[in-house]
Amino acid sequence: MFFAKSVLAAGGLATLSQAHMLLRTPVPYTSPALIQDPLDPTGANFPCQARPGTQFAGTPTPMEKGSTQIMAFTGSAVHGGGSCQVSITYDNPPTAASTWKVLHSIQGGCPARNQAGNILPDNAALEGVDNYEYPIPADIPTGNATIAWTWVNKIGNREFYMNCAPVIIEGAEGSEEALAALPNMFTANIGGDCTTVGKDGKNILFPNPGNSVENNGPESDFEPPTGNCGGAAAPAARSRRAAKFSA
Ligand SMILES: [Cu+2]
Repeated sequence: MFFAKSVLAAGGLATLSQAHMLLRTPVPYTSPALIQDPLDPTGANFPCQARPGTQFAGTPTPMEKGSTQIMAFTGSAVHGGGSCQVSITYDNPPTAASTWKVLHSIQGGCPARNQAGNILPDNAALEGVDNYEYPIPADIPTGNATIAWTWVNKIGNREFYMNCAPVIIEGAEGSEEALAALPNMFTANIGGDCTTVGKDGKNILFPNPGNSVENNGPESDFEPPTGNCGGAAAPAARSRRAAKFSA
């Protein structure tokens, strides 16, 4: 009963202007403007909510290789959480053809760990209740890059969110091989063969989450996406870090 209520709240409010989640840390680009909406379902503003020809502008955040960084959000429409990735591209600016490599995957509980639906009352300025840690690998290349937060929501319309932030990766010279060895970023619900249709109420398991993974929630809540989503099938939430899930 509670579940049905959350679905109704998420679906019903989605048509009104709702405080969808925005990336707060690292500091996102100022252009393209942050939009409190999922990406266009056709993929027309992939990546980073940028239309073709959009100029990218913003002050990059320095990040030392080997460091642990924080990801944080603004907004209240967490849609029961879901699954997020932190990815990187060194294309300046990023384009629809850019390759994004995964630094960290959070399966379940992102961008909020213990929310059954949305956080009420709706509040676009709400500082996200949960932060997430992710590593900057010691062996990836240095230089100007873009970090993306992507999100497939657990509850509500079948959507795909993406915000981006300019960064400078600092430290000793790394290798393209180390970068290439990371998984490709997962995408769904933006016009390709991969969707989360039929998975309302489930946390999506990424086909290839990589080696840095946080899992949150009961195993019965996890499901793979639908369609041709790339990568090998993921083993069921075996690497769950129970400490990250405080019930
Ligand atoms: Cu939303």
